[in-house]
Amino acid sequence: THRPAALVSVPANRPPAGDFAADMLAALAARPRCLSPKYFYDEKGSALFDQICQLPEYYPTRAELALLAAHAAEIAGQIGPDAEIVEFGAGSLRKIRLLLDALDHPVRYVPLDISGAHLAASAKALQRGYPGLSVLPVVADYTAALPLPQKAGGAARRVGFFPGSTIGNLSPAEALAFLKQAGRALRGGALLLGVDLVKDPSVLHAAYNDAQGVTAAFNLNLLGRANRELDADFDVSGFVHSAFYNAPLQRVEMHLMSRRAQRLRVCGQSFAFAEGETLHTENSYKFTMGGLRELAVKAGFEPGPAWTDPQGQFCLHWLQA
Ligand code: AVI
Repeated sequence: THRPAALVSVPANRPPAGDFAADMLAALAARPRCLSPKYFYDEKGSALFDQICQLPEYYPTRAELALLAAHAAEIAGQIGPDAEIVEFGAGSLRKIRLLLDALDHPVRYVPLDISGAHLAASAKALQRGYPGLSVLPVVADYTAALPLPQKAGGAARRVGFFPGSTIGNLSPAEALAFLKQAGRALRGGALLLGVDLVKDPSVLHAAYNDAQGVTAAFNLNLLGRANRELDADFDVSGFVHSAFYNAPLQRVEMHLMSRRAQRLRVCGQSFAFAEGETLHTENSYKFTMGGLRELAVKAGFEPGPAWTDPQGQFCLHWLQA
């Protein structure tokens, strides 16, 4: 039966603008200065991220799409018939189509994302392509809580899909907490988790320092967003995008670095930046096969098959909940 996509807003879990203000003020007051990457994804940031995914240097999206296309039948076999699929951080919903096309009668698709307007538009477009599928978008900060509706009536099992190596944007403690929570919500089902793998640092460096400067614009948009949404007066041209691979910590770090000594105001408070001082805006952890399995076991999952490409760029893990 055709059911129109309804946008379920979960106010308690949707970070209100106030959180951005409070978190930005706290970040500016702290040393080192560090803000959650979840604030990248306003409408403009989500659109810039979609552009990043098309960049020649940003291999993870292409690598994961190729894995999904190559192994769709096998993955669909693991998922089984009449499943409900819950996607975390659903973004523009390109990857799910590869799965949906291979699945045997999926019952319902529940995409969760922090960016409400972006999610609503993507869910609507997806619904048009799959008129027989129930699509239930949920606006939520899934790092805070998982406000999942009851499993759909008639669903044989609930399978989570967390692609894009978005788990790498969480700290190790946050990633463990998220996985524990997801494991509880998916009990009896499984999680299909996509992670970026540790590799040649020059490949990682290029992926976060693209020639067209889209990643720089994505990073700097955070300051633009602060100027638009908070009472802030960042001089965006006074900061530069800085991204590098921190090998001992197995992560790419993104920072906004002050080009000069400057003062600025946010919500009536004044802050000083020294020349070269940074606001740390993102970590993107990279994983080894063994490291990810260890983390999954710690969170209560039983690792199953894993699919990776011949160059070892990216890996999809099947984790039994
Ligand atoms: C969404 N996330 C997995 C991306 C990443 O690679 O960590 C975000 C991103 N940051 C810069 N480029 C892409």
